[in-house]
Amino acid sequence: MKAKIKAGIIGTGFIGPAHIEAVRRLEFVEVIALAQNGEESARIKAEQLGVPLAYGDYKDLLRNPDIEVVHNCTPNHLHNQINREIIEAGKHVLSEKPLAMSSSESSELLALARKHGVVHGVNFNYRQYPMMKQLAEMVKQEEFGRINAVHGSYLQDWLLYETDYNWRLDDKTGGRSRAIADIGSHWCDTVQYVTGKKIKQVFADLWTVHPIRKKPVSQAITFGVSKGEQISKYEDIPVHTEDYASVLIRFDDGSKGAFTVSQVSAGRKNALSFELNGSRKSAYWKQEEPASLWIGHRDRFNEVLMADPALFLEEARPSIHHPGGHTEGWPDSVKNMMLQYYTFIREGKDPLKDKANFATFEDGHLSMCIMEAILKSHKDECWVQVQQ
Ligand code: SOE
Repeated sequence: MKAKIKAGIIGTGFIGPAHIEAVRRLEFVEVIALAQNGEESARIKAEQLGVPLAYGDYKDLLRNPDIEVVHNCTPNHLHNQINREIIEAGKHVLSEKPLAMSSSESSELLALARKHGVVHGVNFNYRQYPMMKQLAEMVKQEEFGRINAVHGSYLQDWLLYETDYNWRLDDKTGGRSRAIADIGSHWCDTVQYVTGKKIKQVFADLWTVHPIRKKPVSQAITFGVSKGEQISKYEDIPVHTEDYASVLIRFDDGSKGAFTVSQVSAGRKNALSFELNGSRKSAYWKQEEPASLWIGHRDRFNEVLMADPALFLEEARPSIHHPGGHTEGWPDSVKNMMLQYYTFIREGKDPLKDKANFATFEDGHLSMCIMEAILKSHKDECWVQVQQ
């Protein structure tokens, strides 16, 4: 039997353990190590997650010759440097978004990954839902006709109160953009994947609902809830990144769209949704009910398509792993991301020549360019071209 591909994970906050779980669901990959700041906390985390090796310094993980693939699950400000070191260590890299803190950094990363010939991926997992594969194929087969418009939103509520605090709120660790970079990036990646179009121009309006937040004098993790625990001490922290934004978009074929992102919408947990309006039909999908796709008609009853491997198009079938009605969700989309990425490695594909079935550093770099165009548009109050 061929040896399993060995992986190491750097960073064990909200997303690191999700990567570990997803990778473990592949029979041909083994997570052999994790790294996070400090020997003792790395050891405790490794024990909790059942990972054999723990490193208090990620540089030691990179020196382990058995590790072929490294996942970068650290906070945003560390992505660029660590991605660079992973590539220079000759290992395949799977990074969380944003790839870096600026598009000039992400373009250098892309060039570096190409130079070293490593397989590079970015965890844009929403395009990996089976229904997104099905929809992309239906669009390609022109079921909806010409896609005239795409609109939707990505809404969350975990930063609604001024007392909600997390490292993402500090632009030094989170980056110059928050809601756009964190969740708008997913929306843009998903709709570009599904439509096969690229966003070329943007007109944006951003808003920091809480310019001053009250930071509890204890650490908070992403989506963390203070379960009844009384916090009595806060410090006032100025916030410079957006809680909310609306963006008009123009695609490369001249068609139009718009989206809203928010981290302050009570009741909305991870509400990514969008609608396509084609010249024949429309489609509407929401991430929180991922197994259904609404299809809108003008001259007959509307329909709801239910995910079902027996009925899906051939191209979507490899992404759906259970019979119809056995609804697959967010963790399965992460598993699909890992499946596509590691299959590419296992099959010995060439990242310079072979088409990847997952988001690569090219997509990660494009996402940075869109984010920067959005920030510029908001600042200058005008349409801005996405510069790559
Ligand atoms: C936090 O806003 C977050 O976890 C993002 O970082 C993820 O990418 C998104 O999937 C859900 O929300």
